[in-house]
Amino acid sequence: MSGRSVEWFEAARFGLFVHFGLYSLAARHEWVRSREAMPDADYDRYLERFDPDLFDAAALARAAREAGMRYAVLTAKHHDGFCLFDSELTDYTSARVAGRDLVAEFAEAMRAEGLRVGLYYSLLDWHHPDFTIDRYHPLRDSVPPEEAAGRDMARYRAYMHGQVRELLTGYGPVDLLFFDFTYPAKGPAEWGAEELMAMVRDLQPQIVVNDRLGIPGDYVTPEQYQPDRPLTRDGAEVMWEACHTLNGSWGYDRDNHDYKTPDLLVRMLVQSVACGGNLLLNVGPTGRGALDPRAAETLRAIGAWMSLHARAVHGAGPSTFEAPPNALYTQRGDRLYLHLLAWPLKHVHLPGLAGRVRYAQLLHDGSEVRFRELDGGDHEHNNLAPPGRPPGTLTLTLPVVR
Ligand code: FUL
Repeated sequence: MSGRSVEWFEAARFGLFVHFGLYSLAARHEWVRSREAMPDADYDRYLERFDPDLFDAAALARAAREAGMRYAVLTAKHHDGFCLFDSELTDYTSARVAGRDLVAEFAEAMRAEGLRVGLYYSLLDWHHPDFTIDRYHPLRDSVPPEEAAGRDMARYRAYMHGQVRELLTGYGPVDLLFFDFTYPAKGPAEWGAEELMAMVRDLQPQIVVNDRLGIPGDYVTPEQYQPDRPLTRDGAEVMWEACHTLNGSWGYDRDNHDYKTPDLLVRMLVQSVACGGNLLLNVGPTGRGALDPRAAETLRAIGAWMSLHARAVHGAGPSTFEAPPNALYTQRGDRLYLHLLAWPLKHVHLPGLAGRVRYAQLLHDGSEVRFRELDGGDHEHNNLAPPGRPPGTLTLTLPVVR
């Protein structure tokens, strides 16, 4: 393959997804235009009021870094077709309506905080006059058949490829591209996927690309699903990244209060690492572009855990040892991290580790944990009552690197 380097992506393990666009003003899910079959005139009311005065990319980058994230991915264009960048190919952009190239602001701010820059780009486009009308299209019931028949996907493809070119030539090195998405009515041929991928690789040889063009990419993207083992394709292990919402929606959803707790999210992050994947955690800024206070607080809480446990996450991966019930192992070199999902505990039995452990300590405070070997070859660690957020994590120093 080309001069691509994917190591940063595997080592990063944790990233921020940002869904922001006109739908953030509707504040009832990013699919609102499709769900409510809104004609242009209706959806334009958000365009007219789009004023992201509180979109502060520097604050977002800081929040991500402090949460222990190593990269961030912004919706340069979502399915509604509205672009957060300045495009020569359309006026339907934040640059034209609000004088803000949010992709430029985002890329610069992320780099300034040492985060890798990722862009999400929707293959679907409900604004473009040539995008054919399928069952998801907001105009599915309102466009007369003669007009629908005149739509020309070849013209749309040229537009879409042109926009991807703009994104990969106008914003410095883009580390990751998240295309979205392929489905039975629209597949790789509709997107000109092979040609598009070749252009992407040519423009930015180092870039990491997902698989949602419908052809193999560098990694796969299970959505709202938490794998509990390494993922394979055609029998071979693949890089993967699970993307998850904080509540039930990617775009800002004012009335959805069903938030995942920081404890659950930490557990999901640890499970991703334990199974060789990444977690891309989403926030949907408000219509004015600010982080919802609940999202900000969740990031802070995860950051508190990461400030003490990041070394069990960054650069770590699955272990060849099998974790006991209610626990997960992550491993980095000769360090085996035992994450206790239920605690405090008096005793932990670790099957299969007899003779393998040199030293054991709690990760958050470095305090020694005494252990003894049991008949039958198991290990027992005594008196475990780690304070702080679960999972309580132990570092076991092994003599043998796997
Ligand atoms: C999906 C999209 O349809 C959702 O709106 C969201 O962007 C998610 C990450 O991917 O396929």
